[in-house]
Amino acid sequence: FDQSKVDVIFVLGGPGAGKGTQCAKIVQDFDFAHLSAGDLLRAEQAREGSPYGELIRTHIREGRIVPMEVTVKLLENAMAAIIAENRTANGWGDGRGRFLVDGFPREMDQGLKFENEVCVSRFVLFFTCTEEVMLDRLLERGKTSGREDDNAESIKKRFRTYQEVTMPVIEHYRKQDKVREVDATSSVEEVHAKVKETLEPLFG
Ligand code: UP5
Ligand code: MG
Repeated sequence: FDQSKVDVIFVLGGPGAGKGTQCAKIVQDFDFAHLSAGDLLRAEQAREGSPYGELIRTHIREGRIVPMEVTVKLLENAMAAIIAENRTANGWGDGRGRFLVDGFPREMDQGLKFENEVCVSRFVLFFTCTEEVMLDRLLERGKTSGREDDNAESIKKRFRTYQEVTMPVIEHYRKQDKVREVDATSSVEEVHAKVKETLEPLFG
């Protein structure tokens, strides 16, 4: 990718913090494409003939991080496809693209690989939320989501992976002064208003 033409924002926060919900709202206000690493992995898992189906399924159920080669490749392919199709409202052409990369990087090596091989991120949009609130949200969603990791046992494992493996990523970017933090405990609309304040000066 031509780094001068591509903007990437990493969107992080615990399981159920509301990353996907907020990204869906951001793309309504700003010229971004939303790529969820988790959604890309689930789509790959469901794809007939995928060599990674079983690997992805077990990792997700156990709340473990899928080997980064798989995820980085899926993200890279999705970005390339969007740039090639030039399918956003404002008509990016000539290799331009703006991406919210949601739920990634979840471990330091993933982030380093992505930034070395694909694109450096502008900053990290970081949603904070208590485990108590996130647990409630995920159990509620689990009643209808069909997600194999929306059950109490998997959620516990996801929380542990988040604390042990993903928080160090946040700390890494914090040291570089690249973390924009938003409290995500309040209502969807309230959180969105705060996100807008953060993004408006840069991308409005
Ligand atoms: N909700 C959202 N915001 C709310 C609010 N403000 N008030 C009240 N309710 C709110 O929201 C979760 C639920 O809460 C929804 O029902 C929503 O309506 C409600 P959502 O927006 O989906 O939260 P999000 O943070 O996106 O939660 P998600 O479950 O997607 O987070 P995870 O980070 O756990 O899931 P992800 O899909 O990113 O990853 C799943 C797994 O994939 C990982 O555990 C891992 O095994 C694997 N993975 C990798 O291996 N590598 C990667 O790079 C990425 C994922
Ligand atoms: Mg999500």
